[in-house]
Amino acid sequence: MNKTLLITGGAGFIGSNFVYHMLREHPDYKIVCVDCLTYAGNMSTLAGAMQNDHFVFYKTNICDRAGIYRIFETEKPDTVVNFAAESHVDRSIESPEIFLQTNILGTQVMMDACRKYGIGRYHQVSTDEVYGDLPLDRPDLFFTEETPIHTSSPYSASKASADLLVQAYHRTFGLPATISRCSNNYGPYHFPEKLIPLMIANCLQDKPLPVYGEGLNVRDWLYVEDHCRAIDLIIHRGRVGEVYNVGGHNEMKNIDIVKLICDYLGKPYSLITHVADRKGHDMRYAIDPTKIHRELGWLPETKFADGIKKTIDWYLENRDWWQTILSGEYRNYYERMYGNR
Ligand code: NAD
Ligand code: TDX
Repeated sequence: MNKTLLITGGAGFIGSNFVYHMLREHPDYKIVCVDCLTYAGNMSTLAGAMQNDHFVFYKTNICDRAGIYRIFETEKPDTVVNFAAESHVDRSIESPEIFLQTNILGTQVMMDACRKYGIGRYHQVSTDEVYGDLPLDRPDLFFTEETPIHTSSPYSASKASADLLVQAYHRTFGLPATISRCSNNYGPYHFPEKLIPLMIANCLQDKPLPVYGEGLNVRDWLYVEDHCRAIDLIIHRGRVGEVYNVGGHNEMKNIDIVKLICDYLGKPYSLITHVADRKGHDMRYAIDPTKIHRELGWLPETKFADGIKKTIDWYLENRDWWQTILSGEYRNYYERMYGNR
């Protein structure tokens, strides 16, 4: 029997890349995408998928219990991958509430639907941010699946709460669930509020490049397709009840990434502007991916030097995609976030 896979948040950055990955790698599957199209969701991102007979889209909020139950009744998914979330740390500092609603209560609705209608696998897409941060002077330390949860922002606290709920539903109700905790992704369709696409878009408009604080914070960057492959492996071969860390041993300081983007686009470093730091700013994230490598044979395939060029080229070739975003509500966001910083 062919699988029916329900993907939430499929109009966003990683979710859409995962939709395309699954349509390509599993052409016999039916892909059901559920997304309520917040500011971060974009139908133009899914234009290619909408042509595919194996793809169906529902504009529905994951907090809408009746709506989600109706989709389960109609589509009878056997696997659910939950990407839908409010995902931007800075917005969570500005207004935490929607983060708690979508990221925690939305996750609960999705899992209740899985319990009610039966499911082969529920997969929760989580983040390395649930582990808090690591000090810069201890490069020997990495996050493992045993690292205690220790969150910094309302965003990471909401993602950690969802993870705890998933583990509770697995233990108490026997929900066949898995969780992946991935490091920072980059690649096509990344919303231009996040570091890499924001710097590319600003460079291309010769606008200041707002680096928080000194720019010494370290993130462990993973090309989005490598993340999609990891989730594909986990939903097919991962052990139920387990957490899998996903990351690339690709640690970079923010300031070095910004300079690299300037270099590739031939823009001067004088565009770099140091602005007030993010409140509670995590210093360093670094994933130990030993478990997913040993159990599922996963390794990142795209080196940062190649992935960043592919990404910048994508933004050069798809100006319409990000310029449309920049011309809308994003302008107000940018003014609020950076206007007086
Ligand atoms: P994104 O903000 O680009 O996309 C989120 C998508 O979810 C959007 O399409 C949005 O419309 C949709 N959505 C939001 N609230 C919804 C709701 N209530 N109901 C239905 N749809 C809703 O996010 P992303 O960067 O693609 O992240 C996807 C997931 O991966 C998130 O769960 C995030 O926590 C996790 N994650 C992201 C990264 C990263 O580097 N971006 C790293 C690790 C984990
Ligand atoms: O304008 C900026 N200037 C800047 O210096 C922005 C937007 C960011 N930064 C810094 C803050 C961080 O140290 O760059 C780093 C990366 O910032 P973001 O792109 O906002 O990502 P981060 O906060 O690390 O969180 C991301 O990775 C983990 C995703 O947004 C989360 O959804 C994911 O869980």
